[in-house]
Amino acid sequence: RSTQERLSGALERGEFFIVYQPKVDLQTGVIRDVEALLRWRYNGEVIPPYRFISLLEQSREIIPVSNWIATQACRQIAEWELQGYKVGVSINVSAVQFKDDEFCDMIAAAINEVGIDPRSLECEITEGLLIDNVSEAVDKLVQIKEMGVRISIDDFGTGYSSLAYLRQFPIDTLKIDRAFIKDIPHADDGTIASSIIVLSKALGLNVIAEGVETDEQIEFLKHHDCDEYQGYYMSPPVSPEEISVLLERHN
Ligand code: G
Ligand code: G
Ligand code: NA
Repeated sequence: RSTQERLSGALERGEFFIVYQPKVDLQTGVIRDVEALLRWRYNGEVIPPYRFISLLEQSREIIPVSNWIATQACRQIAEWELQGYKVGVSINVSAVQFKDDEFCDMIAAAINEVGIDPRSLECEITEGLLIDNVSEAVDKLVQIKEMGVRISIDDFGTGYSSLAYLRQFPIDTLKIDRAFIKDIPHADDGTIASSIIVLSKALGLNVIAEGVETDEQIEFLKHHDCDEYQGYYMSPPVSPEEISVLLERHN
């Protein structure tokens, strides 16, 4: 059977689960937020998202799956709060989900059903999503933002968003793509990362570096006044229980 066929009904069968990757404050070392990342357990094997997200988008099954992820993320926020940890959770928003008419209502429903502080939830949007239909994207992001939900631009620097667009969207955070972090402190890559940090500061935005693995990268980012980092240096994406252990250690 094809992957598409095996994927059909995976949500109902409970084959999806979510792992979380910490985002760390570079000055204090505190874990403030985590990113929710989807996994599919099939036949005892864990299948990474690049092998099935686009299939879920093609079948539009990404919509119920994303609704489930949003609700799970809100429940996890509430669970960590019960354990005494205040931590924000970001979810990745796919193009199909973002363009759906119900997008804003579904985010509101997840927040209200669980009863969390909306500021604990963040939507990660890619640049491509924004330039497709600018006025529609502005409308939706303004709605999301008015609820109190935070908004970040994922993989920043790899898309083609003009800098002028950035000011039109109610964005909180830029996430510097791993491609601009991986060769620090060699090559010119540090120049792009530090430029994005300067740009973020000038626009009054938070800035976070993705894919941070080494001491040199940490030093570089601290020196250039980056706000947060995410990457294997702290932890790969892990279970909620493992996040609780990390929160205890880094709070
Ligand atoms: O850590 P990882 O292999 O999980 O993530 C790879 C990519 O898969 C991420 O950059 C992200 O774009 C995508 N991805 C992971 N989880 C989700 C999800 O819940 N929804 C969407 N739309 N994409 C996701
Ligand atoms: O683009 P997005 O942030 O949604 O995707 C996260 C992806 O990057 C996941 O596939 C995750 O496993 C991977 N990732 C996260 N941290 C690191 C890291 O420090 N190094 C590398 N090589 N990959 C990472
Ligand atoms: Na992301």
